[in-house]
Amino acid sequence: MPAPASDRAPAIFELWKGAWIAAAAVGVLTWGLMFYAAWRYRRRSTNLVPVQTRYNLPLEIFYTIAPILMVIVFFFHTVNTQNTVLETKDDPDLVIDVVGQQWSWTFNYSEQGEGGTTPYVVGTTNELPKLVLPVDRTVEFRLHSPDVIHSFQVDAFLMKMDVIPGRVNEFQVTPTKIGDFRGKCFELCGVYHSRMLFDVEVVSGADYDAYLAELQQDPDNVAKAPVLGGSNVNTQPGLDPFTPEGENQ
Ligand SMILES: [Cu+2]
Repeated sequence: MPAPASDRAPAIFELWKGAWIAAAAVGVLTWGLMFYAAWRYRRRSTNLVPVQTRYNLPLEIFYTIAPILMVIVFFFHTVNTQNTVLETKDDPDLVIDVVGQQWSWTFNYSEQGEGGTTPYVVGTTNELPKLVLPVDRTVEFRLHSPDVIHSFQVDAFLMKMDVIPGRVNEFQVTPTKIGDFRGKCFELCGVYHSRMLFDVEVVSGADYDAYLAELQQDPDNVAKAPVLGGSNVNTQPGLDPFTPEGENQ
């Protein structure tokens, strides 16, 4: 498990740990009883017929009720965690429209440029895109896909969501640690799915503002509105990684 680096991560990490501890306890008990039974009731002589037990009501009630109880406990904790990590506030500090396209990502710093323009970054299979985020500011990700289902996660944020064509999924997260992280597509989405990687840099607020100002200088990285695929999809080439650069735009 990567070291948690977002405000949502601890809740998921706790759920993960709890589920593994519970599963390990059940596993140890089950294996223990199996091996114990195999040893305790092993055949001791060739002509001995063991007791033929046809049913055992208390045991049967137990192994019906116990799994149901376990499922209820897992369900309770899952719903609780889900509610915690999906909480949103009405005024996030910044909005990033993420596009997962076959087979890379577009990151739109929506309306964060001069005069409400949108600086954006597009990756290709040859060149991984970089997502820059300010530490301790709440970012809302809106997830778009022009083609098939992808899944967006920055590993260390421990927060993942499907990117589905025809609908916009959203979540909010506050990065809590400055540093370099990795992200990728977690949904098998086609031939070059494995190339849908991206780099993430969490920086101070001032560095973030400086990064956006710098991005703003390049007209190829500024749009009037977020670049979301669809009619803009040819600005987001899913480059064939085996064709030399520049030959397949
Ligand atoms: Cu994908």
